[in-house]
Amino acid sequence: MTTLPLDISPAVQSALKAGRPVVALESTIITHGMPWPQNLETARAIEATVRDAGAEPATIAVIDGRLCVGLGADQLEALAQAKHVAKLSRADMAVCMARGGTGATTVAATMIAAHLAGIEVFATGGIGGVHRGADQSFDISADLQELSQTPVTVVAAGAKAILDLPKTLEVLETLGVPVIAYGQDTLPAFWSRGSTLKAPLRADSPAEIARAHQMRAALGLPGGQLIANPIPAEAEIPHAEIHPIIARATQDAEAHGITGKALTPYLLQRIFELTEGRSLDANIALVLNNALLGAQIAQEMTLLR
Ligand code: PSU
Ligand code: MN
Repeated sequence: MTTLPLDISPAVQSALKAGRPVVALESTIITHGMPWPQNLETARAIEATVRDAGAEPATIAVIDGRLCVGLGADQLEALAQAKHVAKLSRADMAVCMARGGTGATTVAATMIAAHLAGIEVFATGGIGGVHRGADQSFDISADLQELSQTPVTVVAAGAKAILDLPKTLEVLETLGVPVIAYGQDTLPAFWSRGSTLKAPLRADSPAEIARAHQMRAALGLPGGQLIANPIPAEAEIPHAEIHPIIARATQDAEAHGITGKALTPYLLQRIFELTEGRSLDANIALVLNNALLGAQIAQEMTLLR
């Protein structure tokens, strides 16, 4: 029997042991979601935000075949500068680890690792979903399935507007995943606070979200919750402004034949270029905002135990 090469950092281990709040963080956002050096600055700022809110950050990645939960400063820096790092989801995590490889974890892979380590809350920017044109391409992120089977509450800024949001909501409903908008009735759309879609559920406090997470477990239901936290007002790019840019980026992806795993990183980079960096500023602001809410939810979870 293979034993799992799982390295939980001393800081994360002691927080878990003491029952203090811990927030999981993904690494694909560092390697594939943001350019250097903002990726490293943001990764550090996210960790600092979680710490300032009284919780322990646990950034997750596969390094030299080991599943690392809580990265050291040097590991974080190496990952942020590394080129050609694998983007790992449920399907490819084990193969990468068995080969002794290094890879960044997506939302799906980070949820798996967080659950193995005993972490119930995970904060990130955006999840994967149903891509536009999925009726032809069948491109539906494994993040959605993961939310239906792994009991981690994921805080994101709604689904990214590069996705087909109505279809993403439909799939999540089919899979039995609660999609909970934080503090508003409409579904936030990543760079924009609102959208034309009503969110299926709404919560107005971290305590409410923590109680719902525990109630799911009490019901014996597998899977987690998706918390859709609107981007801070001062950082948002209004829908009318970002919409044509997304359309243009999507066309460019098609014209260049970009599909599969490469699609999300391509679109993010193209939107970054077309907005002259504004999309990145917004992305950073919303991730930090999610890290704060994640820490607050993790705090409430510890009070319920
Ligand atoms: N959204 C972002 N930045 C990201 C991602 C999503 O704004 O970096 C990453 C996350 O790791 C997410 C992944 O899990 O993209 C989804 O990729 P795919 O669509 O290939 O499943
Ligand atoms: Mn995909």
